[in-house]
Amino acid sequence: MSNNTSFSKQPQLSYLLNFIMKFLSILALVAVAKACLLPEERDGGHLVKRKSYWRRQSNGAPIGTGDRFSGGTIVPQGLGTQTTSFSTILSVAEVSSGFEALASSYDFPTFTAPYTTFEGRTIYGGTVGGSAGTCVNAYRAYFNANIHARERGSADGLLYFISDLLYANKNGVGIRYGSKSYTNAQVKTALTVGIVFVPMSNPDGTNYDQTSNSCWRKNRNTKSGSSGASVGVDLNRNFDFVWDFTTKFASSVASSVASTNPSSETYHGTAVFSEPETKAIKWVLDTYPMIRYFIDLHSYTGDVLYSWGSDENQSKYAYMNFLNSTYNSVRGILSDTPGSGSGYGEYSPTQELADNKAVGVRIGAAMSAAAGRTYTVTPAANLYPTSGASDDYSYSRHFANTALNLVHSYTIEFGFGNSASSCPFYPTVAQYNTNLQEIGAAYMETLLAAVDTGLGDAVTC
Ligand SMILES: *[C@@H]1O[C@H](CO)[C@@H](O)[C@H](O)[C@H]1NC(C)=O
Ligand SMILES: CC(=O)N[C@H]1CO[C@H](CO)[C@@H](O)[C@@H]1O
Ligand SMILES: [Zn+2]
Repeated sequence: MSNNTSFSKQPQLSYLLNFIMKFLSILALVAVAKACLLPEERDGGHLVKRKSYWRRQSNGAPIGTGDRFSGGTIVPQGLGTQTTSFSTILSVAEVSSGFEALASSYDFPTFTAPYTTFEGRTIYGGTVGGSAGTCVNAYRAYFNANIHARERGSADGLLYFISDLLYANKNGVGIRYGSKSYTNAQVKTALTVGIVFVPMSNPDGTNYDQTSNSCWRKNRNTKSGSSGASVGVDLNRNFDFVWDFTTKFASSVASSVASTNPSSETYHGTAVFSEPETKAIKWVLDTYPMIRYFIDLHSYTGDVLYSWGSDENQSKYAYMNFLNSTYNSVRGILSDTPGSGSGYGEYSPTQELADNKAVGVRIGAAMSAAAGRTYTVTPAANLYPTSGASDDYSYSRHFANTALNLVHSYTIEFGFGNSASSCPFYPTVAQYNTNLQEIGAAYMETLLAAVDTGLGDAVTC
């Protein structure tokens, strides 16, 4: 401390004021940090390391200003087919512009979901690969990104992967993500799978997050609350899978499964599929009824999660499942033993569960190999139970309605967080580039695994 005159004149008062100021600023910053790091944050994963900060932290890699794709005329190219690295994150407008450039350059079919977001944006996507063209009755893999606004690099990872895949195919080259390389023959094999992709599934929330640096997770619907944290619904708690958690889960776990409080980060909305963004994802699943793989791309914690997220798995008792209300009072308790006393586990047939896991293990291995950071592959419930999530919903569809197709579903939590930022979901420039490589490897491996399970050229039209 400097030895100034006021200090020497009034040592005690100055010291006290200084102490009070410091104490208040710590309180304020701890509050900011807490808003980002929820105890109930599944994406925060293995319970995110809680940290408080003594001073304002950086917001990580900056968001792009302007439009690097120049109104849909400059075609994006990912890290997998060039040696450069990126210094800024794609803005919501750039994701859209890059998508348009890709679609017009490679001439693939695009769609817009028939719902408009609260702020009037659309949710768009495209189909590439396979030989079915626009025929909907062909097996496909569905990649969805950026459902959580603050998970920066999610839309980018998907858009740049599709860019690499199409560039490598057209130019007869392979793809390289860090230490993970794929030949041009593998690129062509991967493209025998029909791919449906939606890079920006929460455009309102993402735009808000990018312009406010507020570590925003939800969408921007003001129906249940119009200011501060009360705005918005957690889209990944709004799907039709044991959504009504106050009824469907044990009371001891209900408060961590989702929330009925609009100010919560995990507020599940006023009804199942109350939000245009979740309606749009359901619409994609309905429109392409042969989707066999679904990946929702989140950050962070270095995990590849497979179903279920509602409770631990079991394959012995088919009647012990999310549709059976007998188990409402015990669902979500992970420490019990299914079949013993009131113990409950979520049912998957043995082979399906093994298949869910096997592809997850392949994805995790590819991500780990890309940059040498170890990804954990585990059932989603092992983090803690959840309700209304996109992965469980997609996988549950064929149980709820046996006329629907089996969808193997995954939540990928890319990256390991930025501990130097007030919002750990904001990667540094270096982390952003490493994350993009791991994401690319994850998608590439999913497609190759899909071919190995019989999806390549599986056209029934
Ligand atoms: C629900 O579980 C109970 C208790 O095990 C069982 O008796 C019942 O048959 C199940 N209901 C259905 C519809 O499977
Ligand atoms: C394939 C799979 O995830 N199996 C798991 C089912 O649940 C038991 C009990 O938690 C685990 O031991 C298995 O690994
Ligand atoms: Zn998330």
